[in-house]
Amino acid sequence: MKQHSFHLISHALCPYVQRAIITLKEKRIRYTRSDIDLAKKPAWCEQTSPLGKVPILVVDDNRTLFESAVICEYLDEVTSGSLHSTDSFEKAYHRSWIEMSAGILNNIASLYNAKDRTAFQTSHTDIKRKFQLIEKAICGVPFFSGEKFHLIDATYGPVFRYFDVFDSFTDLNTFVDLPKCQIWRNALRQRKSIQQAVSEDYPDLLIQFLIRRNSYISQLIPIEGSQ
Ligand SMILES: N[C@@H](CCC(=O)N[C@@H](CS)C(=O)NCC(=O)O)C(=O)O
Repeated sequence: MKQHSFHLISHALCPYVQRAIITLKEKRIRYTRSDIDLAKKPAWCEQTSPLGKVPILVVDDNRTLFESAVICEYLDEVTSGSLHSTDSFEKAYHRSWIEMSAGILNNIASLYNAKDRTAFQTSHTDIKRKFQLIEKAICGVPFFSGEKFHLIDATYGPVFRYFDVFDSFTDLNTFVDLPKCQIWRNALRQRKSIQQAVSEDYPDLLIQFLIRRNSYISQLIPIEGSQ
């Protein structure tokens, strides 16, 4: 297989970036990474990514890819082994549910941007409904399809990670009656590649980000030293 060089343009909190990092780590691919400030994007960012979004994968210093799902699929294809099932239906089924994760991430953004309790609860209901569907779609334990870790697992690791932080100061109970989701969430939380996809100060960085939203969720975060 041809050896390529990979450089990932990233952001410390971005869940889409994390998917790509998890894929790189699962497949033991060497890569370099640069984090950019999304509030002050470098001019070249808009040129390399038509949507001006991270992640961007720079291949061999001169070619670029955008869209995390595409980047993960590409990385999986150009390196040995595969994080996809060899069964065509199972692979397509995983892709269907990978697609669902983008909707959940949008709902999570609505949740943390919600200005009042009603909007916050509406977003949480949307999230909960999607996880109720996922509960029925999960095919095995501990991962989505059983013992083997696939790209779908890499995709949902960053989704569940949000709730580790939300649960530190809310009582959302998102997964309380979803036993398969709970097992999956725990298995993903313990996976090295998922742990290592963010820095150790990720929870603090996310809390600071949530405070800056100046939204309903910001008011739920206890002020340091007030307890
Ligand atoms: N569909 C894209 C979504 C990527 C995305 O939304 N990235 C966010 C950060 S998490 C971003 O770069 N936002 C900057 C902007 O929208 O200006 C993917 O899967 O890569």
